Amino acid sequence: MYILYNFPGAGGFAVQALLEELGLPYELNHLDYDAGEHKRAPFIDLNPLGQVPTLVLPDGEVMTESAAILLYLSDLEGDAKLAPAPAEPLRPAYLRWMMMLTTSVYNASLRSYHPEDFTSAEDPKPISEVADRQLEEHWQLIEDELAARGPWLLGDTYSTADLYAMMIAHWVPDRTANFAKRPNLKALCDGVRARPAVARILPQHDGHW
Ligand SMILES: N[C@@H](CCC(=O)N[C@@H](CS)C(=O)NCC(=O)O)C(=O)O
Repeated sequence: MYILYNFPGAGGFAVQALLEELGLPYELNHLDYDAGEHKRAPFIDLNPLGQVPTLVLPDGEVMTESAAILLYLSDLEGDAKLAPAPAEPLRPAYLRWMMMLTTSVYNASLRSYHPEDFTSAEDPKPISEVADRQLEEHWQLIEDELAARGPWLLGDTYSTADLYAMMIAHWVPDRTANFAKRPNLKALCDGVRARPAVARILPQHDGHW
């Protein structure tokens, strides 16, 4: 049994969707963000950074970092064909997207939403302004590549990178504008949302996606 820790609207969504899609047994624990449950025991004993997603594997090992978890589970369950195998021609593009999404885009969303966590200056606004500019650049790059080679990030091949992109695409200051400007990104997100495993868990996520 996998044990997943998350809070509503946070990065465990993609991990839960993948566990669901792979048919792996899991228990979902939604922490109370406002009550600060993620910053104290017992959760902090699992992840001293107090962040989600945090996944306890069936053997008790604790994994953090959304991209690492998604890469691990997708490779572990290779028969589901949600990740190109290491020697397959699409593997470099898959790794490129996963790394860009986690290091640049997810991170820019965090800086946009929580600029105060990234500066000691009294006014954190310049941090979110830069982050918002970077989000625009990255989503436009993704839109352009989808327009040229879509409908998925790997062309005709659906992968875990699409699920990850769908989750993060909603973490922008104005999601309606993001999708209005970027029809190929919107189509990708609609396609992910329509997958039965994703559709099954959406009601638990309170309109966040
Ligand atoms: N690099 C980490 C970032 C995780 C992260 O920052 N998660 C946010 C929610 S989306 C969180 O736990 N924030 C609470 C905090 O940092 O105090 C990952 O990809 O898993």
